[in-house]
Amino acid sequence: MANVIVIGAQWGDEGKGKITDLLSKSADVVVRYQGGVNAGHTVVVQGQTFKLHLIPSGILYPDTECIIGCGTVIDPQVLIEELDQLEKLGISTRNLLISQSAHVTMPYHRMIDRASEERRGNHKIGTTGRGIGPTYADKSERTGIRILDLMEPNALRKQLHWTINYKNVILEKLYDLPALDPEEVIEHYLQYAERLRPHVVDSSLKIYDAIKRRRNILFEGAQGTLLDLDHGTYPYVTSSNPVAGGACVGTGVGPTMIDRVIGVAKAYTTRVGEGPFPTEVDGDVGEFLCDRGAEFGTTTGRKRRCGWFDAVIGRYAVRINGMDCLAITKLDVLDELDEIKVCVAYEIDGQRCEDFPTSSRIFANCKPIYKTLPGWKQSTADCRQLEDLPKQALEYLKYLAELMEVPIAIVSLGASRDQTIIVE
Ligand code: 2SA
Ligand code: MG
Repeated sequence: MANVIVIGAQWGDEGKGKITDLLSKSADVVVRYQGGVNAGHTVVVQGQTFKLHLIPSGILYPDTECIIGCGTVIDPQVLIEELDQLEKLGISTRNLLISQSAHVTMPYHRMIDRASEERRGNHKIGTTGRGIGPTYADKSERTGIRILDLMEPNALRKQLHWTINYKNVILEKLYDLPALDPEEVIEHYLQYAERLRPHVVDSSLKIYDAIKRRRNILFEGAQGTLLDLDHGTYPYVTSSNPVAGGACVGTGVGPTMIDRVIGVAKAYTTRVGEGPFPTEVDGDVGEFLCDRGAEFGTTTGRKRRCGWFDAVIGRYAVRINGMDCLAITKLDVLDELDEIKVCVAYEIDGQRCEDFPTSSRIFANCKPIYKTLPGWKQSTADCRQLEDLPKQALEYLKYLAELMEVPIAIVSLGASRDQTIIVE
């Protein structure tokens, strides 16, 4: 397996969780490199379902080391809740390591995220309200608190007194919100610090050691390519870099150490939050995809917008990530449809365009040019190899691979591990 990056090729929620779970079996180390508690995947352990936002699901394997890298932002309260949940079920969290350089989400980040969304009115981003943008903004502004700051109580006290007094001016004057009591926040964060201390490491060094020992490393992206701060549908993006390049920056690993990039895409498209979405479909088909695909956010429970597969953004994701191969998920959701559309290009001001436009104003006015393919009208849930698939389903997959110019390596046909086709 070597060193592999798994990324989302659309707007997140592509089913990366299931694909990383499959690959985690052969991984010695699983690393998160960006995002925070805005991400979410559901895992089933001992018949119990629960949600993980920060801890890679690799933690369920007893010998897999899980690392939360320096490019992530950590809400310690949520992380501790996840640790408690796992430990209650008797799952060891000894193998969870946290980068000392990761930034910490503070109460004022959550408050500012929600208040600024409200202020934006019609211009809102549709964030998860988890304080992600403000935490990354402070990182860039160089007023952030890092995990290593939490590890030094005396220095932390001073730093937080200064920072909270500074943030209180913004909370009160700009947003009409109540000021925070520095002492109260400091007490909470000092407690969090002690709970997290045994897990805190220099994670770049740990990963480098693992690479030298020829361990298999899986870099797990959260969200997706079109939500990337630099390469996504700005400003309707998250504040980190979900693309494959983000894995190097967000972990402190050089690009020559990466062997493979696997993209994950749904057999159709979804998006949560605001922003243009050319292949979005309303009405019966949209509702059908949402119901059949159970398209609701893991973190916020928001209903996801649904639409047809968009090969223009697919090709873009292949390029931006240097994708080697693709995993197509949720093909079974299309089982009952009479016909299936695929967006092959856009029409922009009467012109046909095959490439993703960088300007979000132009993107908002793109009209999809569709090719319509026949549906297969039978269940694919029990197919275990390509030959088991109905002819039309196979044609559909071949067509996607041809449009995106990338081979399909994995096809997923349901939530369970065995509902998967591994293409030889
Ligand atoms: P934020 O909170 O600042 O990162 O929001 C900015 C945009 O990024 C989108 N975003 C997401 N889109 C899909 N899935 C995400 N994770 C959760 C999930 C979402 C949920 O797994 O379902 O539960 O609602 C995720 N996280 C961020 C967000 O919608 C904004 O468009
Ligand atoms: Mg998700």
